[in-house]
Amino acid sequence: MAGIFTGLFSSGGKAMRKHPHLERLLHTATPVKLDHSSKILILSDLHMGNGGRLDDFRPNATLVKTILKSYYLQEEYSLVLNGDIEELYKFPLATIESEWSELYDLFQQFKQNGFFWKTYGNHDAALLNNNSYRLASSLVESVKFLYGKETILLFHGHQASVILWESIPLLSRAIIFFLRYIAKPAGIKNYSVAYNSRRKYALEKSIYDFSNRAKIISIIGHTHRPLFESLSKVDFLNYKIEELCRAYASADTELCREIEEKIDALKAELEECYKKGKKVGLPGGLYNMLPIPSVFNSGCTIGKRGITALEIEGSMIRLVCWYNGKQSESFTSTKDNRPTTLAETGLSRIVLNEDSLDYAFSRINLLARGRTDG
Ligand SMILES: [Mn+2]
Repeated sequence: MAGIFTGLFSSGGKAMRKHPHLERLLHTATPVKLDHSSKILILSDLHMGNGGRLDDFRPNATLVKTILKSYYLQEEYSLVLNGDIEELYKFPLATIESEWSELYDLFQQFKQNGFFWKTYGNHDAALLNNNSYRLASSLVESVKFLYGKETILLFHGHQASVILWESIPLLSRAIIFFLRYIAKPAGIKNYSVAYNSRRKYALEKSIYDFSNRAKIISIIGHTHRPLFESLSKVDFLNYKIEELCRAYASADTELCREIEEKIDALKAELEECYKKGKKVGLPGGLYNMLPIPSVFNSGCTIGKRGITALEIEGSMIRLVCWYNGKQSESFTSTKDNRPTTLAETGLSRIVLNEDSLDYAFSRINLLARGRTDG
């Protein structure tokens, strides 16, 4: 634990070695060049199982299949699945592959739009040396998007879990045993993904620190908590309010009224977040200081109210949510965006947040202390 935090206060040449696993990823990642016409969908944490009652993927399976087939494939998106796609802690691969066979075919079809890559997470790392695995040719540990001179690194995120990393092989065997033979019959759901806030925070903080030092954007999964520009929803609302307060001082009368209205709406939404007891964002904000937009998290596809995903389209990056039409109430107003419905499917897509990559990299380059500092 101490290692993560002492890393924040040191500087100079030693600094990069604070994250040896992540440094290694940055160098070994499969490079993919982006251009102004690139369109990419990033999904993570499907946790596909056997299609039965204990399969966490099952409730959203139709939604995922539908949006891939009827939206992203048609709209010529490429696809990256960012880890924990199969739930091998609970189910054998053969069962998963036969249950979700159609979906495996669908994943592969994205190659025709550009590329399809799959990174592995802690729940599907065992597939790495399995040559008969259906997605073997697309499986890598990490992918780096080359965006002009900038780098966007995609990896699952468990690599930053310093507390567990050293003992993973032994430990995961024990976890697999527990989940497959004990937890499963007892009906315990989501045991291994039930991260507590402190562990999520330590992991995000470690990746945030690494990304700022390397001056890159990291896109992760693993914690099941969507982050946009390093911020969770609560953090984002707080930040937005602060930004408006600052603008208020120099605004004219008309703009002042507009700002007041916006702040009222944001405050109401923030209150709503707390009321629902959302376990996102820790007291005092995630990073306390000036936020640097260096970490994004696609969220997950086993959410109760739909799925979250990241889209890159040319120079824009977006956090989107797909849900069944009935549940639109919980996602409104953050960006004044309206949901759009995918014809005849009853599914809606709403942009929860969006920004330009150029803006994000400007902030990173201006605000982050890089490896040349000190
Ligand atoms: Mn994971």
